Amino acid sequence: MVSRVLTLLPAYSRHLLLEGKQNLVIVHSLRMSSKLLSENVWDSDPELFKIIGKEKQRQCRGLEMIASENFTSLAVLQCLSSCLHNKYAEGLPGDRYYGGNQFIDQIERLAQKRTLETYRLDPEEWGVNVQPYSGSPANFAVYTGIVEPHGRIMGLDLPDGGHLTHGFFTPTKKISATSIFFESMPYKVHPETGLIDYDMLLKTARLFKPKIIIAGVSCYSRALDYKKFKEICNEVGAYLMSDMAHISGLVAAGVTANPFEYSDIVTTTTHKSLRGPRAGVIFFRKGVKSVNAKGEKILYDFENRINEAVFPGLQGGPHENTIAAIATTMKQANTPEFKQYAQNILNNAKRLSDGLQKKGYKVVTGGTDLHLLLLDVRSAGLTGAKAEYILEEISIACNKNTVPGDKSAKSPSGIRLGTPALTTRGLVEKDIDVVVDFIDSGLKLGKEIGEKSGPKLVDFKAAVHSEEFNGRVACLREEVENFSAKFPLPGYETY
Ligand code: DSN
Repeated sequence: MVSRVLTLLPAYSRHLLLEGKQNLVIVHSLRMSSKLLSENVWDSDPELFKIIGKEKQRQCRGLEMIASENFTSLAVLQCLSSCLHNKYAEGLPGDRYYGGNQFIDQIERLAQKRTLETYRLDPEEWGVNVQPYSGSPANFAVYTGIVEPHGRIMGLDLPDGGHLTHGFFTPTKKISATSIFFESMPYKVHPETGLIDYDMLLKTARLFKPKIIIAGVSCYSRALDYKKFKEICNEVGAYLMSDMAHISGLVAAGVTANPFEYSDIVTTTTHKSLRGPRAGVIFFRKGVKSVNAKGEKILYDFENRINEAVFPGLQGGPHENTIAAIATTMKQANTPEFKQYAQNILNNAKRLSDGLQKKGYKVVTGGTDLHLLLLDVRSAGLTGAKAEYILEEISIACNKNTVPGDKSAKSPSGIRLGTPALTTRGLVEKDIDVVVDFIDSGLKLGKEIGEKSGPKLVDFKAAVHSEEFNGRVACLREEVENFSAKFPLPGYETY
């Protein structure tokens, strides 16, 4: 035991201990430990820091077009790495299970207040919980609080642009916990138009009688018709839950359809178009729901059910550093600058869609109303996986995605391209024209490589790095990176 302890001690402490000066050892060890605690990660852990540095370079060097990603602000990063990280605060402001929360309560209340203000919500009519760790826990908390076990939920099918947590399952496997603990029935897009088939949704909902219908997407480029969703909900006695994770920045800025007008519950993440920390938020209606024939007021009963589902139902201590970051994000989102930013996201996405279509590519649904588009790459002679790979090799990050009619999420026929992160870096429409050219060149090169390599992805990847193509890939990558270098990331010069 003693020898094990000895090997863990710094050399000088070992020397003191061997001389029998135990008290001095304790003092020295404490100093060492406080040194460890106060050292920068770049001094204390160069191995890790080197890898973080490489990721930082990757983010700066390339073009980030993953529709759900963004570059958050320095203020958000500062909140995330602040002392707030150290505090346990189970419970809600003013009603905690731990002492020492006087300032934490102020922070969480500020986050709640600003969140409601940013979405122009009356606190008499809407409540908010800012504690969900992210979007998936937020959605699961709503189902846990509102829908009984094995109760029924309808969401857009994942291969049609929905999200895992909206209830995805396959013929052989229940994939999402939503489909394991609840009964989920997907609704679909029309296989030809790629647009949500609201008529079919109504027909299915009449038969299935869900407790909740989810209006939310992770890859759908058109504004949702929340009014129509609500009419369907009313007809079948369901609640409307809108998952606005992808578009919450656009909603905050008022540049797209507003789910709050028609929804009973709204969930979101805060790191996508909203550009905040990785976190989740749940909004729920409160106050008077209706008045019955006797003139009695019927109240919404969401508040306790949702709050209790978040904690203690599903989560432990809220991450108050993240909640502070939500507070500062909401302050930023409630400014004219942010409104302009959100409008620029839309302008850039439209320019991207138009530009790619002019070059002959097929954009699913024929365009976009939002921050993203879905490109069907079959006509470009590629699969989604190959297109994603060749673009990654030229420093353009995107993700492969199913297009309507695809049978497998593992070998999809499209790629999803988004503009929030590029817009944060200051790209405007004329810059997007350059991006269109890069994507076009990358996909054309990919096609050529694919014709040589044959159908298998593994052979395609090998061919990208072959002597025949390696040089051309590197050339294109250099062009992309030189272009990208013109757009600095605010706040990222430090560390
Ligand atoms: N993973 C996110 C996306 O890429 O859309 C959704 O949670």
